[in-house]
Amino acid sequence: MNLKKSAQALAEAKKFMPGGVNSPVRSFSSVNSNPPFISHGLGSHIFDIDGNSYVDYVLSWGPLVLGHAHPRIVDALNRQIARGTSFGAPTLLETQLARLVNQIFPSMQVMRMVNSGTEATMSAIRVARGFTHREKIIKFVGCYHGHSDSLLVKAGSGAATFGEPSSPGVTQKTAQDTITLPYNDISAVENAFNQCGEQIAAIIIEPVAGNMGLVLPKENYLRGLREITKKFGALLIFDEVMCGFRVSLGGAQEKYKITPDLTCLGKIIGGGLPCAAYGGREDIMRNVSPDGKIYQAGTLSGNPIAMTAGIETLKILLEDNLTEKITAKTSKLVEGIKKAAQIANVTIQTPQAGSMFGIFFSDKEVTNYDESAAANHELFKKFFLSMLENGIYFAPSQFETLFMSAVHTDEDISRTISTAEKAFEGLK
Ligand code: KE4
Repeated sequence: MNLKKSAQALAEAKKFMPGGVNSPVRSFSSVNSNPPFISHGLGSHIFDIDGNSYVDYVLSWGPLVLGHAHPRIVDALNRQIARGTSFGAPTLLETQLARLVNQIFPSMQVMRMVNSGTEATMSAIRVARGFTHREKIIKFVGCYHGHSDSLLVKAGSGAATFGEPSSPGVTQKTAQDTITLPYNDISAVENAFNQCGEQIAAIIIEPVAGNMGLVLPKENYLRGLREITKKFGALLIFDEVMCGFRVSLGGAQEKYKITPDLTCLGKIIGGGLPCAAYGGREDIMRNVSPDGKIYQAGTLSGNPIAMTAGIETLKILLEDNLTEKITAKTSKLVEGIKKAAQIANVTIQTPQAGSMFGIFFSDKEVTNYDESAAANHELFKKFFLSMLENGIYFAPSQFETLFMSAVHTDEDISRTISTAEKAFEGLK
C-alpha cells in the first residue's frame, strides 16, 4: 500500500503538533505504525491522501453512526451555515436537540450542551460534588471519561483509597479524591462505601465499557451500583458518550433498565460536530448556573452548526428505527469474523453490544482491564496492520472499540470477513 504522501504529511505535522496529531490515539503509536492522512469520507469509506480507500469501522471514534457526509446532514449544515455559525445567544435549535435527547433518554429531565465528552463528564462530576456537598468520586480501571484532572487517576496503593495521578500535571491532591476500582467487581464498591461512603459524591462509569476494548457489565453489576449509591446518598453517573445511541437507541440505561441520576452523552449527539451534553434529575440540574450556584459555561456550547448535525442525526435514527438494523449488521459481521478465526484456528473473543464490537486475542472472556491487558497485543497489531493494508480500517489499539454504521453494505461486511480470514491465516 502506498502511504508516501501520508509519511511526508506526518513529518510536517510533527513540526507543529505533538506526535503530529490532535489526539494521541490517532498517532498509531499503539500499533507501532504511522497513520494514513485522510482526505475525505463518504458513506462507509474514508480515503487517504495517497488515494487508498478503507471500509471505516472507527467512524471518528463513534459519532458517524450514519456514515460520512450523509446527504441529509450535509444539506442541513449547508443551509444553517449560510444563516451564521454562532451567536453566543439562545437559538431554537438548542431546545429542539434537548427535546430529542429527552425523548430518547427520559432520565435526562434537564441538560446542558457542551462541546466534548471531557467537558460533559468534568461538569457532571462538579455538579455531583456541588449537589451532595461531598468530595470523593469513584471511577473504574479501564474506563476513560476524557482528560479532566479528576478522571486521569489510576488506582492507588490502598485498594479503596487515594488515587494516583495517571498523568504528569495532575496533582496528588486532586487524585486523592478519586477512588479507582476494578470494573465488574461489586464487592470492591461495597468495600469503598463501607470505608468512606459518606464522603462519596458519585460513581461515574461507562455502563458498557469501550476504552479497554469492549467489556460488558456482568449480570446485575449495574443494578448493584444503583442500589449502593441510593443506600449511601451518592449519585450514579452513566458516561454514555460512547455507548449512548449504540447499545440501544436509549443507551445502556434503556438496555439494562437502570436509571442513573446523571448521564453524559457525546459523539453521536453531534453527528460528527463538536457536541456533548450532561444532564439528569431536575432537582440536581436546577443547581447549575444560572438557576443555581454550580458554575459551568462555554462560548460555543449549543452552537447552531453542531445542533443542526445532532438534530438531523437523531431524527434519522428515530425515523427508521435504525439502531436495531445497525445492530443486525454488526451481528452479521461479528459472526463472520468469529467463523473466520475458527477456520484459521485462532482463538479470539468477539464481544458485541448493539452497534459496538470488539476483538480480543484471548482464550477467555474479557471482563475487566487486567484481562484486557493480558490479551495478546502482538497478534492484535499484526491483525490490525494486515486488515489496514487490505483496506479495512479498524481502531489502532486493542483498548479501543469498533463501530458499525447504517450505511455499511453487505459487500463491505463480506469483504471485511474475507479480509479477516486472510489476516488470521497470516498470524500462523
Ligand atoms: P471527548 O472529550 O474525546 O469528546 O470525549 C471523552 C470521552 C468520554 N467518555 C467516553 C466513554 C469516551 O469514550 C470518550 C472519548 N473516547 C475516545 C475513544 N476511546 C475518543 C478518541 C480520542 O481520544 O481521540
